Amino acid sequence: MKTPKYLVPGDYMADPAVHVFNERLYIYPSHDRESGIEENDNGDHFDMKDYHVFSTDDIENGVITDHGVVLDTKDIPWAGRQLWDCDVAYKDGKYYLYFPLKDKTDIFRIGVAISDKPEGPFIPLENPIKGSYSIDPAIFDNGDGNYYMYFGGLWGGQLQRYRNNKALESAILPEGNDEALPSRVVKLSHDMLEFAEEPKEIIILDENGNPLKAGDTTRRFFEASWVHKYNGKYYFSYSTGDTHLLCYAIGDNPYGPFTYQGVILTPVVGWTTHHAIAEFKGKWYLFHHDSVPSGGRTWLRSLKVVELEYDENGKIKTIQGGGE
Ligand code: FUB
Repeated sequence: MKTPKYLVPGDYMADPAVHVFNERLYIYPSHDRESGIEENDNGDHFDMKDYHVFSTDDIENGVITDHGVVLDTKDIPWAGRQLWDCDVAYKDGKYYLYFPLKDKTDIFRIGVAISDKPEGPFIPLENPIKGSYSIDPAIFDNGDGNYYMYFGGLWGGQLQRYRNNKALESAILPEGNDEALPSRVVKLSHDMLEFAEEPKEIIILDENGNPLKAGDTTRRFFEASWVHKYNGKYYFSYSTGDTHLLCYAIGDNPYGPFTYQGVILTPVVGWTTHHAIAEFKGKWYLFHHDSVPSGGRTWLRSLKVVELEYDENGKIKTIQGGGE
């Protein structure tokens, strides 16, 4: 599949997380909707209320099953507003859906919902994960019994309100030569319901081994963490937010540090860019979104897939997003 394909033409879906369970490919997107809320830097216009799950055993032809609504804010006891990017992990016969949602005080927390099936429906727990904050949880199964959650997002994602996992009195957004605000990683507890440790910072190094600076806006982390493994290396990929790139960095273990490598996807139509990378039936794919079908409305995004290729050194070949 060399040309990108839209996967759900009849609805607006964004922020895909993708996994292969039982030899079938499952997609867990955000479900965009027209809420009428004016666009702002806080992301209030991304006012999503539920999730659908999609699955396929024929991604090449884009044959997709919609499993319907699998979780709704009305069923989440601690819900305030804005159900953003989620992810799902499998362990010991259960599927765990991790989701960011503002609580009743308008603070993003990360919640868990459980199902016996990859396609849900998912039953949410009474409270969010203790010590959780910010957005965009992505779960990496290290294959050794350990599961890691990567999370965080700037601006509307509220990451600038925290340092050392504690809330600040007021937000501080680093600038210029300050070190960039990093994504976080945390090992999950054996029962998958809690953090097993304090979240740690993901450091992205430049070609000289120095942490990326806040002013390096075309390379520094903004949101949309994702981790996959290729040829024994850990690939940490993310969005640069206000410069609209999907980039990646490579490390030797789930905690990093990771060294910056390059751009996976150039800007798409629409402000946000967000993705997942997965291998299925011997090919690698980039799942992402853009706002072409909605005529550029940034809060109404559509799911896309395109094949992702590596060169002989394991470098990802840059894909054109079409939004420049
Ligand atoms: O969908 C809402 C937010 O937009 C996501 O959490 C971000 O990653 C961006 O795609």
